[in-house]
Order: sequence, then structure tokens, then C-alpha cells
Amino acid sequence: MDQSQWRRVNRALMTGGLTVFFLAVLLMIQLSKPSIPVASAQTLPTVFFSAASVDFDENAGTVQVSVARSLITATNTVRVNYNSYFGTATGDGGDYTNVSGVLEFPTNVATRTIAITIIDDNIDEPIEFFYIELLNPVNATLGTPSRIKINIVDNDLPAQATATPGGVILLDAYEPNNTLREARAVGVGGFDMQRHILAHR
Ligand SMILES: [Ca+2]
Ligand SMILES: [Ca+2]
Ligand SMILES: [Ca+2]
Repeated sequence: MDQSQWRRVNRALMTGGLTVFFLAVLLMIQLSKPSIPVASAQTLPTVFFSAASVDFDENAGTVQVSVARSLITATNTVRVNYNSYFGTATGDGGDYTNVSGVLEFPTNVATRTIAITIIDDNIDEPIEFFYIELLNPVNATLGTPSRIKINIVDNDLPAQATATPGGVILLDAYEPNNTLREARAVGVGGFDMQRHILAHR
């Protein structure tokens, strides 16, 4: 081998050595990296109602309840189903309209709303309620509260005995022992019921 051949061999050996060295360094860097975190329940966003209960007037019409999610920058779109179910209020158009569906929270979306329709009936009644629950979350877990109680505040007056001029009051209806058999016409200016009953005792 002449001198130039030796130089080529040396260069080749050095290049090979450097390549092996850099490969070894790359391998060490790779091995020293922390392993990729596996998504666990702790790192998933939660979805939950903004309140545990809410009051609406019976004549409120169509109203909204709000659902929120945490970790809004999470890259996976969060989905959650919702469903209404009855309490003392009756669904399907009795006291409210049933609802069910899916809410979607893309990245950076913090809240979604569910629209519900309250039915204004003519019945005097106590506060009635129903529920909406969240279920089957995707890329999320259920937070608290995952159920909201919706109170419907009645707006109807109690039924009242009304007496119109010229009408008839059956006094017997006011007698606990039902001994009085009398009907009296009500005149303009009213009728003194108290005095009339006392006069018949
Ligand atoms: Ca009702
Ligand atoms: Ca009403
Ligand atoms: Ca009512």
C-alpha cells in the first residue's frame, strides 16, 4: 500500500468510528428520555353541570342549563350524553319536554348548554322537579355534579269559590253537619254569609 492508500483506509476507519460514536450518543439520548405519559383518569378533563339545582318559573318557556368541562386545552374532543328523567314533574309535554342528546367540547370550548322547555299549565300545584343527567363521557370523566335538579315554580292561583251577582251560593256546602238546605241568590252589593249562618244556628 502506498501512502495515499493508507490515508484512504485511515479516513474510512475514522468515518466509521465517528458514525458508530454518534449512533451510540443518539441511542443514549433516546434511552434517557422520559417515557411518553399514558393518559390516565387523573389527566382526563371532567364534565359537570354548573349547578346542582336551578329554579325556573312555570312560564319561563325555553331555558338553558349549562354544562362545563375542565382542562379546556386538552386536544381530544370531549363528548358526553345527557338525558332528562322525571321527578314529580311529568315529561313528554306534561310539565316539560323530554330532552336527550350529545354535547361536544372541542379544544378550548369550556361550556355547552342544554335547552329545555317548561310547560305552563293551568293547575295550582307545589314546586315540581325533574332531572337531567350526564352519562357515557368520551375523553373525559364525569365531574360533580353530573346531575342537575330542575325546579318548576308554579304560577297558578288556588281555585276560589266565586260569587257573581245573580248567581247562587249553596250554603249547605259550608255546613259541616249538612243540616242546612238552602240556596240564596247573591245580589249586587254582596251577601252577608256570616250573619246568615249565625241567624240559622
Ligand atoms: Ca305543572
Ligand atoms: Ca301556569
Ligand atoms: Ca301549574
